[in-house]
Amino acid sequence: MTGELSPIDKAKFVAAKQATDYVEDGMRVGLGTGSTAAWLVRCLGEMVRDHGLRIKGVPTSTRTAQLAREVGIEVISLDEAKWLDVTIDGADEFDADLNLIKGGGGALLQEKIVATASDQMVVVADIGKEVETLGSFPLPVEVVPFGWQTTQALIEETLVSMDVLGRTTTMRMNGAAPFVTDEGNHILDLHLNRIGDARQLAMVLNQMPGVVENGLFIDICDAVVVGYGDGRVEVR
Ligand code: ABF
Repeated sequence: MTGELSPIDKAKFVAAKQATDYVEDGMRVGLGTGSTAAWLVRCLGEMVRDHGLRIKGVPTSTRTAQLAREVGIEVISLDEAKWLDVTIDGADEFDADLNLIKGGGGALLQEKIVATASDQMVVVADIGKEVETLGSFPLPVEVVPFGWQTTQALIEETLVSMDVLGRTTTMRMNGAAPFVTDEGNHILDLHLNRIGDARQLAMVLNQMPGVVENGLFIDICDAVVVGYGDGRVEVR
């Protein structure tokens, strides 16, 4: 499955492999989105096929659902699962408090819903995702298509009033057209450089009309399994 991996892919793989320790027979498992989470799905698929692991997977995106089915994992909906034993997902940034920025892959809404419907939420990440302060990765904010430019202007005004360092927001594109999420919404990326008070910003953003969800995961993550290019793994 792994062949000769580049250091970054090796870091992602070893983190994902280690994170399978959180999965036990009979569990309902939230399956994350992104390239690191994809390694986890492949590792779990191998355990299902070769070791008879019995799990039910709840995907956080259509592409994760497709990959899970391809590797032989039984896929069910969150409503069928009702509650999950563990969710394992990637991240774009994590800090010392295990707060996250997620959504670089555009799946942040389902990811946050699934993560908060779980007894445990575990992130798998290469060491490059570790930051002292969240914010150098553009913060994804999911907005409804109706009046999205008005929502964008309102967000920018709010960022000025909150004295956030960076104030540029961009509509995420998919080629020449705006990116569309699994729920038919768009993503605004907030280029903030540094987020002083992530908890407050997350709250303010989600109170704004037109905003569906934001990529700040505050007090949701229970552990981060960190992979290094030389094959080392650490758990934060
Ligand atoms: C997903 O994983 C997203 O929330 C996040 O943006 C992405 C990270 O992708 P990768 O693992 O490919 O770096 O959960």
